[in-house]
Amino acid sequence: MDVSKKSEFVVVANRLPVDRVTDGDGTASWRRSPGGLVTAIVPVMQRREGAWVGWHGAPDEDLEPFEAEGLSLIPVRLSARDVEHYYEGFSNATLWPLYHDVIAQPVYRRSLWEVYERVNRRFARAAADVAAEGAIVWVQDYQLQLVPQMLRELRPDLRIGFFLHIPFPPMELFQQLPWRRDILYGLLGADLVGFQSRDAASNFVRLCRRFLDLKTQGHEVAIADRVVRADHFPISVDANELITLADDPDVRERAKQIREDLGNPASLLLGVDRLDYTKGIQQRLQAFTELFEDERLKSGDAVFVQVATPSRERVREYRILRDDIEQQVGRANGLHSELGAPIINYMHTSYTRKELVSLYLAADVMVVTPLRDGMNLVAKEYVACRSDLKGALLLSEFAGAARELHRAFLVNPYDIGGTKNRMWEAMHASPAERARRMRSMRKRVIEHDVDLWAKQFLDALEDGH
Ligand code: ADQ
Repeated sequence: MDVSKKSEFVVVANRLPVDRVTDGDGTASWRRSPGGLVTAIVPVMQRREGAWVGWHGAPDEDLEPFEAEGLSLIPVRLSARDVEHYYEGFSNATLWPLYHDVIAQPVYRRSLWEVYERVNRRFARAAADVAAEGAIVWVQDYQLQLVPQMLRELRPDLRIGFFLHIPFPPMELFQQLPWRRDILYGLLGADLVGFQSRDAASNFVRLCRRFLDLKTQGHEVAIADRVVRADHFPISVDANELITLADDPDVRERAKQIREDLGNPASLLLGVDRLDYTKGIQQRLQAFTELFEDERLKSGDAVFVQVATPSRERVREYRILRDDIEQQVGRANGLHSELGAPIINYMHTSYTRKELVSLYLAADVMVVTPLRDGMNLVAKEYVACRSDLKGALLLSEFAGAARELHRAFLVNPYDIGGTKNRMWEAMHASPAERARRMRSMRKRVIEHDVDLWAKQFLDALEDGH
């Protein structure tokens, strides 16, 4: 592959889909990174000879385009100040909390916005440079909402798609944003704006009508001489990859080993998340601990494994959350565990796919209780892996995934009492009931996998000509 060649298909995302790893003798190489976005798109990109524009993860470093994982990668430079203002600031301290129902208070600061705008322009230029005449460019997520319009100004010949991985808030919340019109115009630079849910797509159309005075009809918004389509494309997982991994004898053996290491409890409950306040980790641990307080469970009956990947550790809210969870786990274990057998095993780390699938296979109840989540891939990954039809999924009504996985044990995570009872129910459901629920959920995830998601989005983008 020639990295200086123009590409017919370009993905633009905040991060490149690889992380730099340095081995014992100091040699650096690139490895595919964890996280929702990457997990979803890399398999699709590998099948097309695409270019990926994104930040490589090290501030203040210039890097030439390079190849890794069969992709042509185009690094975008970010200074330490850009990272602080554009990424940690406007993206993760302003937009992230605002778009997730203001679970944390968003920060509105003009200096952050200015850098967000400047960095978006840099990404737009990089994409304009690498895209071939008439190429398809697919811009990803909330960090780059101005790129579609900026790119259209530079390259009107391109076909531009945008996909938002997180929720898009209703009018009453979005209205708070001092730069609400700029963001809407930014997105309208695309030919197709994709969301995880129908609600998000209609929020967007309604906002364009209300704040930009544009004419709308159904899914469509008219702007100048163009029509922009807004629609929903629920993202999914690579079900085949997960099924193959779950079938691997090593993985099965490891799953058994995990259960043994945990003392073969009657029920093993599992949570796997980025350590984020939207994920409802505290609420679920509280519900679990109360089952011990109420003496409905005793040590040996159930063990909770919570794996929390370190995330955004330089944003204040995330540091506070980490401390709070560690204190909560310490207190619960101090009160309810027996020597050598904690009721909660908390791991603040990232796992390999293989180890993750072993955990999914070991778990009797997968606990996914976000307070708000665009989709939540963990729920779908668990379902894809359980071809034995044995596990149960406890799922928040506020996860995008709940619309498709409605045969899960659904909960309102704000209702600790209700969550506790549903958790108990999931732990004690009969094998026949678990199998019925799991079979129906698996059908959905296997039929609607990540390939179909990408195909439906790209077909809609290409069809619009
Ligand atoms: P995230 O908020 O990151 O994604 P999620 O959809 O659950 O949330 O994706 C997390 C991914 O990271 C999963 O593939 C999971 O397996 C992996 N992961 C999590 N913890 C891990 C660990 N400890 N070790 C290794 N891997 C781990 C955002 C949105 C979601 C949306 C996705 C995709 O917030 O709502 O589903 O993008 O669009």
